Amino acid sequence: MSRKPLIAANWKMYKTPAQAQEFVSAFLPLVAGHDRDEIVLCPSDTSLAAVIPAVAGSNIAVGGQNMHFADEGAYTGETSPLMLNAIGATHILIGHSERRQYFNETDEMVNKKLATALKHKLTPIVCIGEVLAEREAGHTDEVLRKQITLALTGVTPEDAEAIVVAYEPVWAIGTGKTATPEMAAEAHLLIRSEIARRLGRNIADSIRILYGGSVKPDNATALLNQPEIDGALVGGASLDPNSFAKIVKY
Ligand code: G2H
Repeated sequence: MSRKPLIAANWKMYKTPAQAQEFVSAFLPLVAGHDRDEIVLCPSDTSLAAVIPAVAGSNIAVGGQNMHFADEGAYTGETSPLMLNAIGATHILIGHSERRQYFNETDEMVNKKLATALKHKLTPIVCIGEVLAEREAGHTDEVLRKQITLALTGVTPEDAEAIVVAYEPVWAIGTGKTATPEMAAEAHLLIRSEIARRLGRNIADSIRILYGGSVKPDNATALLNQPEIDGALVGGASLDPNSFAKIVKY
């Protein structure tokens, strides 16, 4: 089954609206006409309103980095799916390890956010991955199975087609360490087989599984050439238009 690759930029807490616009101006010509991959930029909430009109009419989509699972409510500091829809965002990162680690986001919250994203037709990019101690203890498979199972609880096969999963080994995030292409592919296979067990082989074969964790122009090709790896979620190397464009055009 052919899956269209997706290359997403996670800018984390970087870039003011002016810097985000500057990125888009430099980046658009570098990837004009490139339609092999779906390209998504995930700026901080304060830059969404600058980036969305700046990419209008191009081959680039825009997503949020986090949202609440409620449609609206008294949740100071949060962003709702309705707000993302209204502004023209089409994708949403869910359960990034930094959200799990620093903001106590649990598998249950990830599951609720996923259901909310699907309800509001936002393409969810659900992040899972093991920490170093889990890998060293030989618990990677168990951790990934548990995270994907809890994330997908209650999701129907019909809804699941829209889901994108990002495998991000936490020990490789922003550290310069990358999983080898073989290690990443092995984890992707395991995640896909768990999805197949829950939702059926056809759905599992249609869901894109991205790799994230220190993806750079010089390692992107080896990672993305693995048949199990359907794209990348890129942090640090997505902040520079030239380096992100090189990854898009691996
Ligand atoms: C992992 C990744 C993007 P980086 O967090 O989600 O960041 O490429 O900097 O490791």
